[in-house]
Amino acid sequence: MKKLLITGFEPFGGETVNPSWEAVSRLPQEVGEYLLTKLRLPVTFGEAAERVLCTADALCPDVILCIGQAGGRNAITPELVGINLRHGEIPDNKGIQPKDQPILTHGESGLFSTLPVRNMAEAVQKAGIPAKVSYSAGAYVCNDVLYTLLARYKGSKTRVGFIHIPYASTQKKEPCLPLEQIISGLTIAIEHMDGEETI
Ligand code: PCA
Repeated sequence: MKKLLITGFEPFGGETVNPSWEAVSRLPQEVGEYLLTKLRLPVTFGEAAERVLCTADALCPDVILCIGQAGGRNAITPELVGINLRHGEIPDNKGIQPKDQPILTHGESGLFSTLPVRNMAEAVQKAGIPAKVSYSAGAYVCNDVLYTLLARYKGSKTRVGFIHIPYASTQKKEPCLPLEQIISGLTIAIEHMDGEETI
């Protein structure tokens, strides 16, 4: 089987749950041709990405797929691009709040996901679950993880992607999706990770 390292985040911003970890932790051990290794990440600039890199160094996964909550979104949104920018509208869970700083001093401005995000979003949408490609993962910890991984694995066989998900219904915030639908959407996305990267 192929190896998928899949991550979700701890809660942040005053929430008591993060649907990304709630969903990832409920996925089966195997999806399609992938054996899953699951990792829960801190919402901390720098440290979150380091945790992924540390686990990936030992695991040598075929794909790394990170999941995060994007409050305000109404769909499952595979991210097309990570940007070389750290900017927090709120502090991270360690109290760090960077303002317009690069992630990598001499890094490229932006890096495209190496997964077929367009196909993934379309497959989820076809199953009746709201989904669309997103062109910005923001500048907070999720983008920090996506960009750092894309920079690290550029030109290698390890593919990297990120999916933002809406609030889960249990969080009592709008817009939201039932956790079961988020889990189904992620499962379909994983089943459509093979094939050419979008760009
Ligand atoms: N969402 C945040 C960080 C953790 C999470 O789940 C983000 O979009 O950056």
